[in-house]
Amino acid sequence: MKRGFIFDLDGVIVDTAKYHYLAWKNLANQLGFDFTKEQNELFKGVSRKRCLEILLEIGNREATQEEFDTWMVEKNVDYLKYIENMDASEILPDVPRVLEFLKENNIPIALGSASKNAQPILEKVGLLHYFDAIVDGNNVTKAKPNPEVFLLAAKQLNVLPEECVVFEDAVAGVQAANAAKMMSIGIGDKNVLAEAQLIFTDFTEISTNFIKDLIEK
Ligand code: B16
Ligand code: MG
Repeated sequence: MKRGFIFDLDGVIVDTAKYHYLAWKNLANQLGFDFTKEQNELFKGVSRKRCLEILLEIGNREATQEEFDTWMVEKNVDYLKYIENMDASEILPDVPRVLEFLKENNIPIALGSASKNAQPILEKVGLLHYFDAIVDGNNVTKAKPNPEVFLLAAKQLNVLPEECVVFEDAVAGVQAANAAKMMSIGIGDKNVLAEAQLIFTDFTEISTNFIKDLIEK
């Protein structure tokens, strides 16, 4: 019987990866090198700080602490411009159906995201009211695959980790859910997310009966 449901944000609820990509690419170009969509895959579920470290490795660039901090801010300012006009049309297919079903059944729902921009994004797309707890990049010290983000979410929902289900699109996120001893459900590519207990391409493949069974059995 599952009593708590935890959703990752980027790649599960909305596709903000495309905006992160544009902002990182702009920074890379400004620093004199290119950044491809394939390389952007490495950034999914990864903290902003770690993303910049990887970006600098890709471009073979050194940075002083001051430059590093400035580029982190610049990237985020740029990213915020891209997400400024997000609305409900950017919610990934059938996410509202699943959230609504959980709400109707009084099942607590949490967000477990690495993003420091998670709350304003949920607000913009009109989903914030579904969430009983929000744990994001502002609340955690250890990034996925460390289970901290999901363990904190379970605690805030007042549910045991074993009673939680996690929806994740990133390998590091699936590993974090597994390390937290939660049921990991991968959203995306079966080959990439092979470590997840169950994998679906997207929420259109997740029936209401399937969620009902998770809650009742
Ligand atoms: P921010 P998630 C993650 O979100 C993204 O997948 C990752 O690409 C991004 O670097 C990270 O959030 C931090 O985001 O710069 O907004 O704090 O998938 O954990 O919801
Ligand atoms: Mg994600």
